[in-house]
Order: sequence, then structure tokens, then C-alpha cells
Amino acid sequence: MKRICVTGAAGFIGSNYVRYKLAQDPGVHCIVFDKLTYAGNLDNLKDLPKDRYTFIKGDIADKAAIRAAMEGCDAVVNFAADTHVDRSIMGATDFISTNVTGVYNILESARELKTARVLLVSTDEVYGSIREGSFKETSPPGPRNPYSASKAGGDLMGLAHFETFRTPVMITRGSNTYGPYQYPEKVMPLFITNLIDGQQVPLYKGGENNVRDWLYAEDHASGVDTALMKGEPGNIYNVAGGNERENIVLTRRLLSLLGRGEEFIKLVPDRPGHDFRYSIDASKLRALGWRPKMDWDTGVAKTVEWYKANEWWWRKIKSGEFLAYYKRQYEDRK
Ligand code: NAD
Ligand code: TDX
Repeated sequence: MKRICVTGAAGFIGSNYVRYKLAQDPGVHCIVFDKLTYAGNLDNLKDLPKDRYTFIKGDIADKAAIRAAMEGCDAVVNFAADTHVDRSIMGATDFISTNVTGVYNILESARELKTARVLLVSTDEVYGSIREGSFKETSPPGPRNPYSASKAGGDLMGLAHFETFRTPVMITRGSNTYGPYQYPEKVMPLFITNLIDGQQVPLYKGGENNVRDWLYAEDHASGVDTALMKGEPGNIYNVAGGNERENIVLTRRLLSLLGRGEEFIKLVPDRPGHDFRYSIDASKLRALGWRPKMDWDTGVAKTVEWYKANEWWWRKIKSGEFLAYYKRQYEDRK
């Protein structure tokens, strides 16, 4: 593959994917197409060689713009999304525009341009919550919040496009991802940066024992790439970290790594409709040769070290828009 359009690649996982892909394949050039929402940040790509990618600012909800960016590309990998559950609870209009209409525009552009491979990056959240066992790719979607409902909408449109037009669509559904360059609204970077600053961490009360399955960003990138290169069109591939932890266990691990005591935990009102547990079975992707490489203890320690060493990256983000959101999300909660 010579030229890949990677949408949303100025965000967390997309930028980790471009870093991974450029290192894996010296002959590939990436078209980075990104709207630069509050979560998009060109600093995420700063260390990458400028001649290996081309940045285009644009919105996947703008059909002409995304079509033009995809022209001449062998593949499109879509990371562009509105991604934060709590923000989707405050209002989901942008989520629907990007995660459903935007995905539809990518599919239509791929059909018109005869793009050889289309990979839609999705999430384990589309299956909903599960008390015991793990969801397989054949499990029906059961999203329970506006974010996951919008992602399920995009997935279903992708599968329908394959059935109707034979658009060569693959879908990956990853578990909770962590690592460098994650916007500090998500639990791990939020808690790490608060603790570095000597601030309490807002743990959702009633959700302390809720479970998430943690996947290191580079392992998510290699999972997406395995599906892109070896997957069968019309198929879904789960990408699981295999590291299920209760939120309280994660929180205590971060406190310990950052030398803070239990008094740094502040229990705040729970997220409405808070999903209890996510769990997916990734044996289908493993059958294509994929394995996650990072163990949880090392990955969390490395992530803490990265945020400690890269204050230049997150201090400018934890200002302006972020502070307004933080106040609205945490201080004004009734
Ligand atoms: P992120 O919020 O860090 O980045 C999203 C990127 O998409 C940003 O660069 C943003 O500017 C861009 N974007 C948003 N709307 C756009 C639009 N309309 N047009 C073009 N660009 C747009 O997200 P992330 O955590 O890196 O997630 C990437 C993908 O992975 C998403 O599809 C998400 O659903 C999925 N996913 C995330 C996780 C996780 O734990 N973070 C887990 C599983 C799946
Ligand atoms: O302040 C917080 N306090 C808290 O207790 C935040 C932000 C979260 N939490 C809890 C809620 C969840 O149980 O931590 C857990 C993880 O929360 P998030 O980081 O918001 O992630 P989650 O809601 O699980 O969704 C994530 O994983 C799937 C990503 O944000 C999605 O984009 C992805 O699809």
C-alpha cells in the first residue's frame, strides 16, 4: 500500500497509528485528514518526518472535502469521531454528524473512487455492557449512551454498504485505550495530570467497581493495521487489551505510581447510564496473527512517565476549552 488516507489522525489513537504505520512500512505515505476539533492536535504528529505525511484540515461531514482527500489513496482508515461519552450526554448533535454522516460520506466516496480497502475504527461500547463472559463479533449491538449509539450507527451503515454495494469495509472494535497523546478528558490522562498537579481525581461514585479492558495505544494501532492488511471485507474484528480492571484498581495504581494517598480520591455523582463492564473476545483477530504486546503494569507505568516527561504537551491543552468543560462536567454537576 502506497498512500493511505487516515482520518482523525491528529487525535490520540490515529496519531499513534500513523507513527506505527510509518515505522512499519518505509514506502507508505499518509494523508492526515482532520477537522482539528478540541481533541485534534498537530503536536501529536510533531516527531514524525514531514515528508512521510500530508496534513489536510477538513471535516468528514463535508462530502466534497473528504472525497478530494481520498482521491488516489489505496485505503482509508477512519479514526475521526467525537469520542467522549460524558460530552455526548451533554449533547450529541456533533456525534451524529461525525460518527454517522461522516462515516456515510467516507463510504460513498470509497464507492465512487473504488478505494481498495476501507477500515472503520469502532469501539467495544457498541455491544453495550456485559456482566459475565465476552462479546464476540456476532453479538448484536446494544449501545446504551449517545456516543456508542452514534458509533453503532456508523458501523451498521458500513456493514450495509458492504452488503449493498460490496464496498470493501472492515470494522475494528477496540477496548479502552491508553498511552501517550490521549486528551486529558479520558479517565487515565485526567487522573494522571490531576495527580501530578496535586489535585483530587473525580471517581464516579457507584462506578468504582465498573470494569474496563485496557489496551495500549500501539497495540490498538497494530490491531487496526492487521485488520486493514489481512481482514476480509464485510467483517468485524474485536481488538481487546485483555487487561480488565475495576476503576478503583486503576485509580489506586495511579495514586501509588504518583506517590499520592487515598485522600486524593473525590467521589462525584455517577455518569448517567454508566456501563458496568466492557468485555470482548479478540480470537478472530488473533487468528490473523495479532497479539497485544504491552502488559498492563508496564503500560500504565510508561504512560505515567510519558505524562511526567511531556508537560509541554498537556499543559497547553489543560487550559481554555478544557477548563470550561471541566467546570461544566464536574463542578456544576447536580
Ligand atoms: P480523539 O478524540 O482523541 O480524536 C478524534 C480525532 O478526530 C481528533 O483529531 C478530531 O479532531 C478528529 N475529528 C473529530 N471530528 C471530525 C470530523 N468531523 N472530521 C474530521 N476529523 C474529525 O479520539 P481517539 O480516542 O483517538 O479515538 C479514535 C477512534 O477510536 C474513534 O473512532 C473512537 O470511537 C475509537 N475508539 C477509541 C477508544 C478509546 O479508548 N479512546 C477505544 C475504542 C475505540
Ligand atoms: O472523571 C471520570 N471519572 C470516572 O470514574 C471519568 C472521565 C471516567 N470515569 C470512569 C467512567 C468509566 O467507567 O472511568 C471509566 C473510563 O471512562 P472514560 O475514560 O470516559 O472511557 P469510557 O467511557 O469507558 O469510553 C472509552 O472507551 C471506549 C472511550 O472514551 C471511548 O471513546 C471508547 O470508545
